[in-house]
Amino acid sequence: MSTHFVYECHSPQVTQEALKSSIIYKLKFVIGKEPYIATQREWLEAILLAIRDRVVNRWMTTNRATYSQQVKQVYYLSMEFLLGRSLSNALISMNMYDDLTQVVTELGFDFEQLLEQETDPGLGNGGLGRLAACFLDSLATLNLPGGGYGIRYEYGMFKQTIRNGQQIECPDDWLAHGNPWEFPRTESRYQIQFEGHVVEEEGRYQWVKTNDIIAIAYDQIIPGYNTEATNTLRLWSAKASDEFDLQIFNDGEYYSAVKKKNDSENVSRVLYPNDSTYSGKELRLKQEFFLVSASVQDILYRHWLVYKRWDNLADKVAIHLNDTHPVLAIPELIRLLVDKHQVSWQEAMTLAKRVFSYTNHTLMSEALETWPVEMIRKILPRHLQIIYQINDEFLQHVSQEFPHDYELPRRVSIINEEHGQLVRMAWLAAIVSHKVNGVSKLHSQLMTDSLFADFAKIFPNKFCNITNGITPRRWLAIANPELTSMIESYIGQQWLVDLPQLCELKHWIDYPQFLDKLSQVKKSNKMKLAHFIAQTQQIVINPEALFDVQIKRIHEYKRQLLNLLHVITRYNRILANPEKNWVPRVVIFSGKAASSYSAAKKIIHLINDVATVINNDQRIDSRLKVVFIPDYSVSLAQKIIPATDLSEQISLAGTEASGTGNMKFALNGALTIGTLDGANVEIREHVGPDNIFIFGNTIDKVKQIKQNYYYPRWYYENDTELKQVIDQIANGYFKPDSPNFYQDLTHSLLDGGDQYLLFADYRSYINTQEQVDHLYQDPLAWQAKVAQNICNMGFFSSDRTIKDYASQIWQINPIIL
Ligand code: 26W
Repeated sequence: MSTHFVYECHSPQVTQEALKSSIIYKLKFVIGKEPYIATQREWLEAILLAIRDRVVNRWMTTNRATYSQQVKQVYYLSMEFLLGRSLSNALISMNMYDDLTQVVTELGFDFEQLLEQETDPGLGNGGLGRLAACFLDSLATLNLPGGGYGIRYEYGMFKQTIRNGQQIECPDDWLAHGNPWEFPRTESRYQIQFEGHVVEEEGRYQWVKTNDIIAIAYDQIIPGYNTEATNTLRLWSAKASDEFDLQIFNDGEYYSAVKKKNDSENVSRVLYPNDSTYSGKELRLKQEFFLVSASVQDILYRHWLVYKRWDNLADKVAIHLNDTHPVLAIPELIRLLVDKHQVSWQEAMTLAKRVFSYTNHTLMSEALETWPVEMIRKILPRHLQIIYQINDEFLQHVSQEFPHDYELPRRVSIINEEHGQLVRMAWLAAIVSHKVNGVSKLHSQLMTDSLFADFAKIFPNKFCNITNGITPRRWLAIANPELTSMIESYIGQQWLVDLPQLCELKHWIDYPQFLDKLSQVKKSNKMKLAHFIAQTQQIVINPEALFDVQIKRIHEYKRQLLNLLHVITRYNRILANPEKNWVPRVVIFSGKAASSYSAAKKIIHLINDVATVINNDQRIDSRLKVVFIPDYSVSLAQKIIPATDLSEQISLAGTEASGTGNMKFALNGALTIGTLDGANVEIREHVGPDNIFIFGNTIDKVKQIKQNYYYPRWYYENDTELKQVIDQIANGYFKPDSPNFYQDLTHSLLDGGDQYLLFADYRSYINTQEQVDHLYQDPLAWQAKVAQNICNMGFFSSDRTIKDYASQIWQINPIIL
């Protein structure tokens, strides 16, 4: 990174000499190694610790300021945080990147290579977890008081490798070498109760004879960019409760005691790798309660310490629920206030309604969490009582307010009586939270039209939209240093904390020199990615080719398969017309499939089989290459996105709540090919319809098609190219040694209803891809549209998103530092 991050720094100037000596000090006295025998990893650890010290100073200043100013704070509760690597982020936050580069080079290391050694903690699945990380970055950067609570999974998202075209999952032992960024807080420990039963005495309830687990806090520092403000992400780790063990030890059952201890620590063992499919597993319920019970106890403990009263709780505390996963925080807060702190039920309810807010991230029915009443009764008996009482009061209110809608109480009851007895977590969240938001304009509209239509009628002021955003620090300054330098040479640096300033670049859009520079930056990023792909995948790609990229979780609704239909169509066209002046393309995929999601795994398999056939077909001669890059992660995204020309955002209209990858690509100078879904709609509004490739059926059309009995076979019979592609897949063209292998897949399209309307959007997609080729052949015209995208992405900064949350939902203000 070059010398462009110059700004005022409040901490004492750190000289390179001081930095070097603290690194060597850490190596010797913390790691316990002499410089000449230390491994590269040990050097990295020494560097991390030396840099961490500098962040800690700011952290303490911030904590002091927050407490002395007694301001309201927000706590972001999330089962997932996908932070990405920390070192480069800490460095740009403190303007120390250049200094450290210098020092590390003097010590004889390649800095870029060293940065690649840092572990990337994968404590999340995808969009929801990465959004949480962008939010923490923006909160700190905006000096807003608050932090995150999550789980310190011992194993994060599995590591993906590809063997014979198939996904293989390996455990992600991310703590194997320790985690230098965390501070264990063995004194911050809370008892988490499970099971047992409830006894009532004179109207007071006690939850007794429980099996308990201890939650231990591990703190992670979240530095803000160019500010002293530094927030905390507190992650909980499960430890067996001592008393519980002792009892069995005394019975002389050593081995069963150890086993029990092990079992109870399973609660924070592993991240559930499901994205958008809910599975009613008991361990998952325990994880969710473990997170919220520890967090709410911690919040209440600190509140009491400062204020010694409860009536001002909602003036000092906002708790935000990242989807329904932490919704048990609602009955847990009420339980603690009523059963432990002698607050009345009415007051506890009033406080809870003012404290909680909730974001919905998906409308897909298979993702909506519902727990069997009996499971909750067994694991959380007191919480079930509280949920019933909330429900009773709510249904009473509903019947009074809407006496003529006899069906309404059944529809809005937290307890769904239709499929056994299920607790609907989204209903609980919507009833108690004072605000419920969706994550893009379109999604928020659909949310109140469909999923929450009844609740929108009952609570007309509760629902709102706050469109997602991304942090420009990680997704531009860190991921794309060359583009960052170029932008800075035109408009300075303020845009990194005020992204709408990018529109000042518009003055230069008509200058070929500016556009030429943009294309040089892109070219350089593409060369780096080509190099990486050659080294890791042994596939040689042409950096002059159009890089066409789809990287995200593998899911049928995201339609990686539609992308593949285009790839095969293109392949057939090249073979049929080899003399034509084809625009060379490299189509890149990356993403994981949930381990139990067999259709998604089969799509990965097919991508790899298609890649093998196409990449080895001499007749194609590099005019088309297909690459599947394994083990998608935040740090891999940082490599791929800056090198992308074409961003694939092709979900069926109405299925992708927002998308955030779409924003990262556009900010880094890729053009989008996409449907009118999620935030694509708003990206089009901002960059202008001429600067984005929109195709496919709109939501209204999708509804119409589905109502009028969709018949995918019709498209197959009437489109010869589509027919050829489907026949090739079905007949084993891409799997000669097992020709029937993909027939279940083609069958589900032809005769299984083609749930995500691939066939209905195929022709429009193919035609739009032709327009993409056409534009790419005119480099200046292409770059002009790229420039329009970059200039107009200001709205999609997570700083804007967080300011909206702060003012519309949380009612919090910046601290004064
Ligand atoms: C309970 C199983 C489960 C696990 C995770 C269900 C649902 C999820 C998440 C809601 C999946 C997710 O990450 N959703 C994504 O959230 C992003 C941030 O708002 C959006 O940009 C994506 O469109 C949405 O799919």
